[in-house]
Order: sequence, then C-alpha cells, then structure tokens
Amino acid sequence: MKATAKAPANIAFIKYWGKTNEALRLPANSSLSMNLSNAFTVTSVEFGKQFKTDIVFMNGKKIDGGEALRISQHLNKIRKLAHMNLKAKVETENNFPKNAGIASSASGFAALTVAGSVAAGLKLSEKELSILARVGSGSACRSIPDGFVEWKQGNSSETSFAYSLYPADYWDIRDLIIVVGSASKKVGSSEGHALAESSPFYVARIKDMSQKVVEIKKALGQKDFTKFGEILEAEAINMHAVMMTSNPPLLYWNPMTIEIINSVWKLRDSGVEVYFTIDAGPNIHLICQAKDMIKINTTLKKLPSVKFTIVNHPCEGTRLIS
Ligand code: 2P0
Repeated sequence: MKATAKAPANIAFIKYWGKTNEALRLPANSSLSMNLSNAFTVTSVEFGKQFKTDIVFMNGKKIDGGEALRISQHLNKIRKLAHMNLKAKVETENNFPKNAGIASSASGFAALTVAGSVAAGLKLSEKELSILARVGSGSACRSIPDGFVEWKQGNSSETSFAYSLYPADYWDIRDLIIVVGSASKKVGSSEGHALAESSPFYVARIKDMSQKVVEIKKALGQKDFTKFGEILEAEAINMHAVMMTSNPPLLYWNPMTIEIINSVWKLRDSGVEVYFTIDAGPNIHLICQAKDMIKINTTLKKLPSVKFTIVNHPCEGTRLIS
C-alpha cells in the first residue's frame, strides 16, 4: 500500500483569489495556468498497520503542527473514499530550495492526492483527482492535468475541476522565476483569500473575470504572445490591487519586486517581449518566448537583488512514478 507521485507547481495567468465556499475551496472565478517543469514535489504515501498515527517527513525532516495536520486531514478524505482507517507515512520533497519563497501547496497537494489515492487502492479519473486535490488546496487542482490548464469555476464540488486545454508541447514559452526573497509570509494564501471580499475593488474584479478568461483563451488559441502577455500582466496587477486594498491590507511586494517590474518594462521598451506575473509573495515570474529566455535571464541575473532564477517550460501534470 505504497505509491509515489511527482507533481509540478503551476503558474496562474488568470488567478484564483477569493472563494465562494471555504471548506470545499470553490473559487470565485475560473482560472488558467501552466505547469512548471522545474518546480516540483515528489511524495510517497505508505498506509500500514505499523503506523499508530500519520507521520510526515518534509525534505527529510519530521514535521508536526499546522502543515502535518493539513496533510493528515487530506489523508482522512482519501481514507473515507477508500473505506479504510490505516494511518500513513508520508515523505515529501520539493526540488526547489525550501526557503525560496516559492509556493509548494499546489505541487504538494497534487502529489499527495495521486500518491495517497493509489496507495489506498482507489482508481480515480483525472477529473476526480483534480476535485480531490482542489479540496486540499485550490491551486493544486490545476497541477493534475497536462500543460496549459483551465480550472472551471463550477457551482458545486463535482463541477469545479481543472482540465487540460493544450498539452505541454503546444507552445514553447518560458516562465523564468526570479527569486528575490524567501522570508516566510505573514499572511498565508488561505487567510488571504478570505480577505479578498473586504477590498472595495473585489466586486469590479470578479465582474470582469469571465470575459478575461475568454480573452486569454483566445490569445492562447491563436498563440498571440503579445495579447497573452498583456492580459496576464494586467491580471497580476489587478489581483495585487485587491490584495493591497483588503482590510487589513496585504502587501506581498518588496522594493526588489518593484525593481524587477521596472527592469521588465525597460526590457520591453528596448524591444524584448517579456511580461511579469506575481503570486502571493515577493518573487516574480517572467513570461517570455523561448527565443528570448537567455537574454532576459542574463540581464536579470546581473541585478544585485536577484538571488537566483529558475527556468521553466510547460510540462505534463501529476504522474505516478512508482
Ligand atoms: C493562483 N494563488 O491562482 C493564486 C494566485 C496565489 C495567488 O492559488 O486556500 O494555496 O489552499 O485553496 O491554492 C494560492 O492559494 O489557496 C493561489 P488554498 P492556494 O495560483
């Protein structure tokens, strides 16, 4: 009763920020993302009579408290589906440095869902896996299918899941993660989602989301990189405007974030097509075409505020590896 799965993190071009149902993690809007080839989690789950409680090892260290509890609660859902009560040993590792400030809940819960369900003897479809991963962490549902992915908002647990729009080799674009900081967040994503509604801009944001999804899908369908980039950059700024105007305000950017934004705009002015997006942290994702990646990476790495960069191309979703 042991299985191991590998799951990629994903970067959202249209973001998930705000829920209509906290417990089920139903989102206030549909979102759209790409799986990241070089930011992933490998997780093994073993159920057995020898385990008196669930035990969790993260990057080789036994963990307790909040994170371990959330993993255990996710295993409870899997145990319920499989009609069994065995406790488990979970070993999970991220390939990116632990303190890089790169969110690991998407890859983490996607890998846990696939490894856990297979170890428990369940045979779930991709849709069922996406739904189960979503309940663990919303963005995790997007790490299950391949390549370029849409998470349909839906109006119930059964109708809110992610599916692949295009496979990984559909479009040769890159996500260059620029790591500028690694301090752990004062306000985590789950708590942040709950604050979204307190922003006076939230209603306006949600009103436009369906149209934005239509437009970015059109740009993706036509491989119109300029349109695609313009939409995703404006969308990131829009989400952060909601964060900054929440009560209390959430400011995930730091001075280095602004410095990178200005560098992106300068590069664009000089004719290099690159756009940025930012999640719930100070690090920036630069989206560009493969042909421009080396030039952009070389330019950015020269900035003193850049600790390191991670180059990603679109990749497949979550896979069982043993
Ligand atoms: C996203 N983020 O679409 C957005 C953009 C962060 C900013 O999804 O509470 O960790 O576990 O469902 O998935 C982060 O939120 O939140 C997130 P929970 P999650 O990628």
